[in-house]
Amino acid sequence: HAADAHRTDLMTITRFVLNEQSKHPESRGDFTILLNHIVLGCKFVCSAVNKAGLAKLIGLAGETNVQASGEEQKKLDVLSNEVFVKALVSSGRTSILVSEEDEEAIFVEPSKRGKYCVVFDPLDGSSNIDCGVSIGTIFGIYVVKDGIEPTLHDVLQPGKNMIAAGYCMYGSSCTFVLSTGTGVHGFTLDPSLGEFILTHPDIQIPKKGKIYSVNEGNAKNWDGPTAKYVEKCKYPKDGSSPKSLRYIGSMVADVHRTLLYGGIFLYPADKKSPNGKLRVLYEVFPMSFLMEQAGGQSFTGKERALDLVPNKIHERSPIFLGSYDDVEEIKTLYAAEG
Ligand code: AHM
Ligand code: MG
Repeated sequence: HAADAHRTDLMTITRFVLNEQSKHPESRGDFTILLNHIVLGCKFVCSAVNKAGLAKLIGLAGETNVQASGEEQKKLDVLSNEVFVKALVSSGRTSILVSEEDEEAIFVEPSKRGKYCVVFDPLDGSSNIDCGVSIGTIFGIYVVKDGIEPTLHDVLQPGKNMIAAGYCMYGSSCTFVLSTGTGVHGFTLDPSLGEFILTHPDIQIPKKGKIYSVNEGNAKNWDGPTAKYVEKCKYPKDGSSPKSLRYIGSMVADVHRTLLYGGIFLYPADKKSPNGKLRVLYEVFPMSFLMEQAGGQSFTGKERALDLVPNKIHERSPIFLGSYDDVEEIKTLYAAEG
């Protein structure tokens, strides 16, 4: 009977968030409206990502001369960005938007302003777009201070001040993972309904994992602690089995696997990129927020990632995140380094 209930009592993401918000008497539905616009953006990107593959196949086969419209010819990441920016502005619930695609922060015009700031990477994992490997959208949400003109200061906040974060993965299925500070919950798009349905309630990351995930091609430029850690993954000295290596090169996919299976994801600093590669506001913070909410940890090599205070909107930081025990090990190695 439980399975029956599952199939007939659909917990959509909107219903889920409305339920959560009803616990706060002061809530007036603004967050639900904002989230609905983010979800709309994700559905659009999901459908565009799926069609992109198809359009290429037909093009290659040369059977029909598909005359793609202007919209379709736009690069997927540019198109996705436009969709998110327009959806977020039209929600009437945002003041500042920071997108990986836009050099400058976007200040929403006063008539459309609301209390939220959204930082996002509309389509992350660009190197994986053309070969059909999983890519994703990442976002984090801050609240602006009441009654004051919004400034960049409202988004140059440590990650621990976010009120929500999440990502959507465009993979073998379309998966939306969200935390509003009360655990991490996963939803899967039912394409026939066009709705995200709760499929992974209260995700907890295993305390220790068997997988490490890093671009080992950068090994020659790593610092001591990172090199030592990866060596330990491959040649453990405590009699445990070596870890497996999995690296997709899409942060959303690598983090999603880490969240579900456990283990550690690393994008460390190296001699060529002393601050690593990943961006603090819309990559490091949202994923760190989710990791902590799922019982894991996130570390920059110096401090808890969510404590970092960014100085610039596109700032980068090294990042080590995942299972509690695995991150604890790398923290010990960096601490020993002094
Ligand atoms: P992008 O914004 O150009 O897509 O780069 C971000 C991506 C992340 O998704 C991923 O974790 C990382 O770059 C992989 O980088 P690398 O190819 O250096 O291993
Ligand atoms: Mg990116």
